[in-house]
Amino acid sequence: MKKRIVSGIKPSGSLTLGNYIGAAKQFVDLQNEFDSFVFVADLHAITVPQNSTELRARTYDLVKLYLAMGLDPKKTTLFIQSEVPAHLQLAWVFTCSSYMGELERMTQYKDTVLKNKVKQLPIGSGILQYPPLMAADILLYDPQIVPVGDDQSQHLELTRTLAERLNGITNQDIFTIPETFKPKQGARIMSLQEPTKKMSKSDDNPKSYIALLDPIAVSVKKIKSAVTDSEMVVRYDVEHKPGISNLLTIYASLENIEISDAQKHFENSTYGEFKTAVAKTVEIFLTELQNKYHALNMDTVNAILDDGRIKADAIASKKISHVYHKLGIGRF
Ligand code: ATP
Ligand code: LTN
Repeated sequence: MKKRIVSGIKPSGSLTLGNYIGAAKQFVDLQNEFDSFVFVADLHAITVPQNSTELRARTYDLVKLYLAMGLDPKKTTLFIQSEVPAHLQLAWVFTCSSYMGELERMTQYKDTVLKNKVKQLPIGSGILQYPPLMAADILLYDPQIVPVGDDQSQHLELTRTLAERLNGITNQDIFTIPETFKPKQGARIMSLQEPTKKMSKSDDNPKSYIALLDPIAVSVKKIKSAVTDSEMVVRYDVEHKPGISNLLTIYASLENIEISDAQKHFENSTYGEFKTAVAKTVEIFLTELQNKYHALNMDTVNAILDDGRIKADAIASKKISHVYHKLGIGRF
């Protein structure tokens, strides 16, 4: 039997090159080898306030992008998290078996608390409950592997802890303990403007990220105005040259080569020549992606999602019944 992977992305903004290189590219690469489940994490998106029209549009956009990137519905079960009710049913079980201290230690939670305090905004309790829902998303499907970017490692660790805890409580191996899978390079693509910060789709400064649906000319401009340094040598050195290292990582990932080979390729280049080459690579990648994206129609997408929902729900509903049974929830 093939091993299984599960992962998802929130439709909380326009998908960036960071989301692609750190996460989605892995989904595409791994689908040939694994039984693959990929979803749109719309219930995670509402942990922060969303506009309903935009959220629905972004949900479709994300599915179309998944398909345009190369997810093949014959190999990958593609679905929307909110259409499979067992995600929320199991999330409650993990909410009850997680500890406040564990949840409050999560970096994503702490960052949101800090940000909202500065902006004098309330802190939604969904942000605290985000990891139990994520644990449910994963453990319902018993995957061996979860491909994610660097910033999700901590949530994955907690997922493993919660799985082990429930297995312990029930004295049975109800859940498979999954491994985190991060790409060898590009697990943390950095902001183009502040290269010591991660590239994020919810960054206030749009120049800091390349959105996959950015007009091509805009993305070329963003690469060309990326922050670098004054050394004038194209060299991979994250500590001293975060901007150049980030561009090298982007180039190597999109060209499917090693960073060391990319560095060799540009050893005699000026920063101007280097940025022009990176921009060209990004341009070629985005042009192909966007052409495929625009060619998809609503009926095709809906048919794929219907099929995905049925397949995911069959596994997830069986699993939640089993978990409830083991926990003594419900009738004899
Ligand atoms: P937000 O900024 O709204 O929190 P995000 O851009 O971090 O969103 P997510 O939906 O949280 O996006 O992440 C989806 C996937 O993309 C996760 O696996 C995450 O680790 C990965 N990812 C996000 N940003 C990056 C990045 N800059 N580099 C590499 N991987 C990333
Ligand atoms: N929290 C993730 C998105 C996500 C996810 C998951 C990733 C929600 N559920 C399950 C992997 C597996 C994020 O990237 N912010």
